[in-house]
Amino acid sequence: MAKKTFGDWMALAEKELKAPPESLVWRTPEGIDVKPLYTEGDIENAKHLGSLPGFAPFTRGPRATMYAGRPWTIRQYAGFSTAEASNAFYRKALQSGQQGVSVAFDLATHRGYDSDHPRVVGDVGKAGVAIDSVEDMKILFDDIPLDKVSVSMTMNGAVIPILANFIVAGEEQGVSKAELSGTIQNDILKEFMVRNTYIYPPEPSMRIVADIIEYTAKQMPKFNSISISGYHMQEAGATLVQELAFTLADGREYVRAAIAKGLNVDDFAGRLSFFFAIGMNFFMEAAKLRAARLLWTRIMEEFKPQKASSLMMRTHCQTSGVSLQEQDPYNNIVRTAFEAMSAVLGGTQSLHTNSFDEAIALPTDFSARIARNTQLILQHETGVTKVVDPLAGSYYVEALTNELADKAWTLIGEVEALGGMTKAVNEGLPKRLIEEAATRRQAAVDRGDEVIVGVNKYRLDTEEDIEILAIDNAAVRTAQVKRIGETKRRRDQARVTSALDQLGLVAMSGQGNLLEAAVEAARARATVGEISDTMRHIFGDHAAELEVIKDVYGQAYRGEPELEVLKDRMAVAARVLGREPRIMVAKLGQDGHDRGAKVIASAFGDIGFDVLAGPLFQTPEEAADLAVASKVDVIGMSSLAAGHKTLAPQLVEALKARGGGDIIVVVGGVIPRQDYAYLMENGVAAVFGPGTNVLDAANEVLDLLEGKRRNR
Ligand code: MLC
Ligand code: 5AD
Repeated sequence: MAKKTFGDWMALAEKELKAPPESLVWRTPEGIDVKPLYTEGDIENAKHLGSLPGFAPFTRGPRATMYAGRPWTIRQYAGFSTAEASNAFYRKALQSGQQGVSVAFDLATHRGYDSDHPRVVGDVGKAGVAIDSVEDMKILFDDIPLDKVSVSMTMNGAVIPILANFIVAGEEQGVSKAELSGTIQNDILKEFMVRNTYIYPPEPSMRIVADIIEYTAKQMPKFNSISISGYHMQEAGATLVQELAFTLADGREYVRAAIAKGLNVDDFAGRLSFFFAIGMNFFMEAAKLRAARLLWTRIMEEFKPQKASSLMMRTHCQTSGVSLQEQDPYNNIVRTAFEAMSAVLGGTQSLHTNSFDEAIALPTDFSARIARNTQLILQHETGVTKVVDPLAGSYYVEALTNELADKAWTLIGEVEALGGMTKAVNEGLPKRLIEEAATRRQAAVDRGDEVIVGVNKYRLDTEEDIEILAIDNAAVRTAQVKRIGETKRRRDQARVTSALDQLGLVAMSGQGNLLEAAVEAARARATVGEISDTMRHIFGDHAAELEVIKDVYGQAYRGEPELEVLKDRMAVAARVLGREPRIMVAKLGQDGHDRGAKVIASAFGDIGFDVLAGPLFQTPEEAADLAVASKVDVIGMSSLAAGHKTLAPQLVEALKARGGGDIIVVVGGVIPRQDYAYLMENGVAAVFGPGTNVLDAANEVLDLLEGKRRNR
């Protein structure tokens, strides 16, 4: 029989479909047209084919034997409450199969505030562990041998005091800094773009990054100086091409900063590491990791390193948080398992799998166990570790690898044309593109174009509450304040003052290394807040520019009855009020997760609300001042870091105290159902949990406004 051609397949497919096969093409958010069939023809022009694992450009993996030689590290990110509680959690996890530690700090620590600071009352111990000084850090790693277990610390803002405290905790455990293995995130550029736990403006922040690369290159040979992160970009709504391009462009910027500091590229490049999110687009995510390694080699070749390891990308991955849902939450176990498999097929070095209660609260012992076991099952039961890069040669995956690399390279070129990533970030380009992508995605989900099982399709009639981890932040704060007091009483104050003065001098003069100076201050028991403040006085605080994108959400619904009906209601409300209903979208406390707030601000604007986007990091009182002065009708408080039970009632009280008692307060974000009644009893008019359709939310806000009018 004659060999069948692609043309034969087209004809057969058309007969089967009763439509042209082109109608099956799926255009992804990346603008990639995924076809129903891939053949040899699709990879004819792919230049990356034919390489071997362990050799540049590392498309097939950074190690020759990959998981056959040593499986990826099971590294679950965790931290909550006090150092004692988190330490107990880590020790148990390590006994149960976890292989590396990964510390989640609370937002007060991230932003360089001690637990006794008035701005952080709602944040202490909530989204991570509270660390104020070496005393806490020593407890955190009690009985965890730092010469054996590698430790990742997700810290970017207060990176100098935290890394200094870690070094001193090691010293006092009898482990020299040269023996410490692990990773510090230290990736400030993406903080300005999406994660928002920055402290200082971009320029001094870039110096901090470079000082850490310098210090670790010289004194901590086993420590990864940075984890250049695209994870948070995808979480904020970026497409995979944006995630790839901006992360690699960030990496290039850090290399330039280190070289500008006088370092030789081979002295630090081998200890740069990366971090990506792995979402639900199974093959494309695996292809993304392959493309990332390919492009990183291409970027690093520009710096003419001598060592092969300087061209090599090693990465951590975390399954996607935003892909997980509040509704029917056990579905999340399945989602996470697929994402984990994709990360592994893409060749990650280290992996975190999310817990199924992601969209509700921090993991419990139970949900954390299932998340960890997902990886243990992959490693021990599926056979995936036995073969290196099993997807190689797949027409589809190789074509995707090629296309993602091409598209990302084009976007990297655009960043270069702006003068590199620091300039692009200052100019706001990446943030804007990511926010547009996020809003487009929200519209696709709200319209049902993108199906999420249990949310916009196959939704359950009734949801059962699940057990959640609740943290008493008042108790954590009391314990922390007590320990800060004891530490300050016991320390040699003259030594602290002199160490902080020296740090200030290094900061001011631009000479010397900030981390070196901070290590001395940490030894003397200066606190995280004191070390941060010393630099704050000299570097200043960064204040973000607020920008709300327009006409992306509205565009997706243009001319559709759902939006038109809502706009008619809006017009009536505006006639009655004599102006458009005014809503302030507020972020309180140190919670910088603003994707939801930005999407709401943007979509509500398109619907016809007069939207005021409040600045990040407000106290309830500051938000109330702004709301009353701006005469808003509604405040939509967005909370993703578990501070809602403290902050929402404080906001309601602050409004009353300022004569704004009739302003309607609604709360949206990651709010466990168990907390709804408490919030409503404390003056909140409505709660919008994850998975809320934006048009439904807008209708409900209008109901509330009309109800208020009727009650007058
Ligand atoms: C590995 N090794 C091998 C091998 N594979 N040796 C022989 N044969 C093989 N097949 C060696 C390596 O060379 C290395 O030694 C050692 O084994 C460990 O392997 P690794 O691959 O380097 O793994 P690991 O130590 O786990 O490091 C992975 C990493 C690192 C480089 C990606 O940076 C890391 O752990 N990152 C984690 C970041 C993280 O957890 N972030 C959480 C963010 S959460 P040697 O001697 O070469 O080192 C977050 C959320 C939020 O950000 O917003 O709050
Ligand atoms: N414990 C466990 N996981 C956490 N994450 C954030 N903070 C913690 C914590 N304290 C995870 C969640 C979140 C992502 C940014 O990191 O999955 O979505």
